[in-house]
This record gives sequence, C-alpha cells and structure tokens, in this order.
Amino acid sequence: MKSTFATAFLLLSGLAQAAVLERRACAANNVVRAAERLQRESNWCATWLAGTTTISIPAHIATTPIPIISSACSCVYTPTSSQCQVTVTVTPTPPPEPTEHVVDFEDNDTPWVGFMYLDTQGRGSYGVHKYSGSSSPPQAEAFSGTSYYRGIFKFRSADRKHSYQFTNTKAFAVTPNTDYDITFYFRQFGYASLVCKINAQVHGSVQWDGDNIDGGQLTDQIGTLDFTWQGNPAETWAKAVGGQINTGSTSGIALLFSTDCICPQEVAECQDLGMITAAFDDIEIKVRPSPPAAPTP
Ligand SMILES: [Ca+2]
Repeated sequence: MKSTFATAFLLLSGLAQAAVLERRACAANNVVRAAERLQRESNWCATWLAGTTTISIPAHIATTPIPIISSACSCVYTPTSSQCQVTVTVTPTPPPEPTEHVVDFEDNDTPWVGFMYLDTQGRGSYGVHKYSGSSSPPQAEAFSGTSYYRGIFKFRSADRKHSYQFTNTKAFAVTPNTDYDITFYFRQFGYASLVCKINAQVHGSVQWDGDNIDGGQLTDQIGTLDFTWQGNPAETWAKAVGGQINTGSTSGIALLFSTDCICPQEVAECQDLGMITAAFDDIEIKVRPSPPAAPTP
C-alpha cells in the first residue's frame, strides 16, 4: 500500500501540483474529524489511500499539510487489503477414505487359520491350514496367482458330511457406519455336483495366539452373510456375491467362513467316497457404491 500510495498525485485549490506522499500513522485532531465527515460524504480518502489515481482535496482542508491529511485518512479509513480484514477460509479435513481389502492368498504371511470337523458330531482331526498351490491336487488351479485357501475332505460311508471353517486371525480395518460388500471366489474340486454350501459370519473382534489349533477367538458378531453364485462353483471358479454389512460402531472386522459339504449316497458320484476340495480365493471387502440420486421431479 505504501508504495502505491506514494505515487498518488494531488490537485490543490485548482493548481496542479505533483506531490510524493508519505503515509503517516494516525494522529487524531480536527483534521481527522473533518476527514471523517467528508469520508461519510464521499470516498476520497479510500481513493487517496489506494494510490492508483489522481484526486482532489476538499477545498476547506486543502491548506492543511499533506502529511496531516494522509494521517487523517488513515484514521477514518482502513483499506480492504488490511491484514486485519483478510478473510480466512478454513477447509475442513476430509474424512479418511474407507479401507478396502483384497485377499488373494499369495502372501504366506497373510494371517488365516482353518479347522475342520470330519463328521456331524464334530469328531475327527483338526488342522491349521496354510494356503495351497496348484500342484496338489494337480487339477486345482488357483483363481488368482498360484495360491488359494482350501479344505480337503474324504467322505466316509458312515457320515457323508464335512464342515470346514476358517477365519482371518487379525481384524481387517474398516470405516465405522459404512456399508460394505463382501465377495469371494469359490470352487469345489472333485465332484461335478455342487454339494458344498457356504456362509460367513462377520465379527467385530478376533484374537488368535498363533498356536491355538481351534482357530481364532471371535466375538462381537455383526451379522451373517448369505451368498449367491455368479457361475457354477462345481465347474469353475465362481464369484460369491450378496454379502452386505454395515459396520456400525466397529472399526475392524473378522470373517468366519463355514463350508458344509454333504454328499448323500443316492447321488451316484458320492458312492465312491472320493476326495473333495473346498477352495477360496480373492476375498474382497469393499465399500458399497452409493445408489444413484433419485431424479428431481
Ligand atoms: Ca490367489
């Protein structure tokens, strides 16, 4: 402001006279009061202080020394560019993007644990399962990469049911009060008829000590998920869709998948009591897209 102000020119009492102005600090006196009144009547003080054009000093104070007039204008008029009048716009910090997860089982450190029940009474051997490559059994190719998660069963004549469960041992971070879609890919190897059913529970917390063969300790159940298939998982990797939850107050979730495979004797291929593999890959936990806005009538 000072630099432009110093270039202002004055016309005094009809006599053109160039003057270099030096801005002074406010000093209240009679000139101030006169300038204050004149400022209410016109905008000449503002024009002067802007220093961008030539102005005329009102006649009755034209004999006052220019530094005093300058000081008076500084008392009654504050330029809009004054630091005290700067408008500060505060932009609120946007909320964090909801976290999304894709589990493809290609990382051997991915924390999952599985356990199976070999008959309807829960008897049989339990096992903590790791991911399996496509080499065993040789027909079992992964949906993505070379690894997936699986349970392998051999039906017995006395009890043609296997239940297999597995869960992640560390909760996935999610955004509270957010709708999520949960999908995965599943394939049933070994039987042409689809004899395995899948569901999943969602829990708000999970603990696992790393050695507990019974699997993760899940609490705070949020919901049970039901899925439908895009494709036939007895023939190819099929996508399971329809798993939807709202996270509510939780910021982490654990998924407990349950596989129930029942192969009755009346199904011809089940009479051979062969091996069956329940295989999972590419579990996705993603924020559900918002529905399109309703059209305005
Ligand atoms: Ca994979």
